[in-house]
Amino acid sequence: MAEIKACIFDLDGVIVDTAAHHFVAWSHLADELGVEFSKEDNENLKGVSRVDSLEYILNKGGLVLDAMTKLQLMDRKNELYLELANQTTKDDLLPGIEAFLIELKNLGIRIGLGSSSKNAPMILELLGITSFFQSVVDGNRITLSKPDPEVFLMGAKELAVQVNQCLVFEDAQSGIDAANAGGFHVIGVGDAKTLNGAKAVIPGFHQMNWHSILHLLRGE
Ligand code: B16
Ligand code: MG
Repeated sequence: MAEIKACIFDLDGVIVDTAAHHFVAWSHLADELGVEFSKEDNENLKGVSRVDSLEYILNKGGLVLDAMTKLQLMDRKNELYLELANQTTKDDLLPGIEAFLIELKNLGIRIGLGSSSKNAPMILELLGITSFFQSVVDGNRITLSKPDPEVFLMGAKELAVQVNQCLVFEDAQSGIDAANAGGFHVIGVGDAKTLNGAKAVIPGFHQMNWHSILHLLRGE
């Protein structure tokens, strides 16, 4: 295995848990549209871009809307989301993630963000961790949503590493598929029963360090 020189982190579900905010906002909108929206639907939307998430809901309800109405609905969803996400603070960092970022920085391992969210830079600021990242690729910069590998390929390029020298951390199946499609090493974050195709799945970064991650990656 090539030496790992960089790590790329997904944001929602890996660094901070904003899935609950996305759920509240999409539920509200789906309700207005008369479409049923369950927790399971929300799971399916993890890592999925805003526009593709709206299409999923419209599809579910058998609704066809014009482009202008869709834009208005996405703006509204984002307003609802931001009302909650704007309250994010350092306390919302998931357990162990900051210590892990500090360890990587001290080891000289490059750090990137690979998120589908257009709000990612603002959330990093609110969490107070922007300075850890040498590359931030977010939903504003990509044209193809996960499971396309574009978001991670752009990150690897900016971090000046080959894909096989780069480890991706992802909580969404679409993100794991994206990392695999790009030829990256990938570790899932969440439930091993529901995430497929990762080298290993960890519940989070609590009690994890670089040494234990490398062991998992090598299948030891
Ligand atoms: P926004 P990630 C993703 O972020 C979320 O998981 C997904 O639920 C959301 O729809 C998407 O960002 C777009 O977010 O509306 O803020 O642009 O997991 O890729 O960091
Ligand atoms: Mg995610």
